[in-house]
Amino acid sequence: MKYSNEEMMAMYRTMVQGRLFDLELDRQNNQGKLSGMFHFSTNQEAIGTAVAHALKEDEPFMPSHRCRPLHLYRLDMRTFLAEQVGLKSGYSKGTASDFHLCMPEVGFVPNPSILGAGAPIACGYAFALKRKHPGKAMIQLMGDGTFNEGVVHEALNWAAIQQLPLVFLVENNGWAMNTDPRYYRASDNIADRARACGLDAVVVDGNDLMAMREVVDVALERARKESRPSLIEAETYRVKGHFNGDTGWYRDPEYHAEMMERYPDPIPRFEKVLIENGIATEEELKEITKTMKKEIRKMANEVYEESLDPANGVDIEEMLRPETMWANPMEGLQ
Ligand SMILES: Cc1ncc(C[n+]2csc(CCOP(=O)(O)OP(=O)(O)O)c2C)c(N)n1
Repeated sequence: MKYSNEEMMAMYRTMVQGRLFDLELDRQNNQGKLSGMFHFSTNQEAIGTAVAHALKEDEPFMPSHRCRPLHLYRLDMRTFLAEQVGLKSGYSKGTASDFHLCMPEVGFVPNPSILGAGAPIACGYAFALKRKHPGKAMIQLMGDGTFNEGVVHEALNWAAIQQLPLVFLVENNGWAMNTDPRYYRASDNIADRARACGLDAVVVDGNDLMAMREVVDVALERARKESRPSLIEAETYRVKGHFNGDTGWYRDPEYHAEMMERYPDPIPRFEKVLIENGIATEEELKEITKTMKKEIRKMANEVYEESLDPANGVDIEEMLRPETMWANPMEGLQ
């Protein structure tokens, strides 16, 4: 195995943590407890996990709204959950949820709510990295719908012209909210469109953690050593609705079943690798999951208790004051 047993187990924990966090949030939300707008990463956890472990601690990234393992790998889980459910104790005092996080001090480069608009910002960060911190790389995650925004293609072109140390990672999960890609893109191949802009591009099974980790490692090394941009198209499938309030009613059940089969759950797939290579036993993996589930439930119950007092909620007046600026987006570059 290319990675140490410790590294393999650490990746397993990161992936399982992402899944269990979303499951608990979904459970409590369905019970009318924790509320807010959540974008679940279910079935896409291998992507965020690969990025979390391939990046160096001091390398920045621009997250998408659907990379839970990466969120939790870099952040404190309780503070992140408080953010998700709109509590003052959250990272952005409850105003950002999982879409608008901005924490350059821990490497989170802000991703604006206008889809696609993040790509030129990522280019700007990568440009600054190249000048101020040669040898460091960064990565931007986005969905396939986002990739179709015109500005992303300007950014790809710019990244190639400037030879930026930047990796664009597209989580191609088959949907953009409730829109089937057949309605909005003429070409099915995202990687080819990046190649046309002069980038190295690769297509990978996004539900295979080992394959994912390898391509992310290669792309980051290319960015670090040669300052060359590239794009990874991670093929996967969004098994849940776009957000917690979306049942996915618009999907044909037969197509849904077919896609679930084509993109099998990345967690049991990785468990098989761990067991077959003698890295862990089935019992050990079950124990890890059981313990983590308990910890996450305890933490979520505490956050729910906190949410019962309206005084702990977002301070709308403070939020609307023009001088309110809780994070300096440039801090990460100093
Ligand atoms: C320019 C723009 N158009 C529409 C939206 C509303 N919107 C938010 S998320 C989303 C779907 C994004 O799809 P995709 O990029 O494929 O990511 P996924 O949610 O599938 O992970 C849309 C349409 C937006 N935020 N910005």
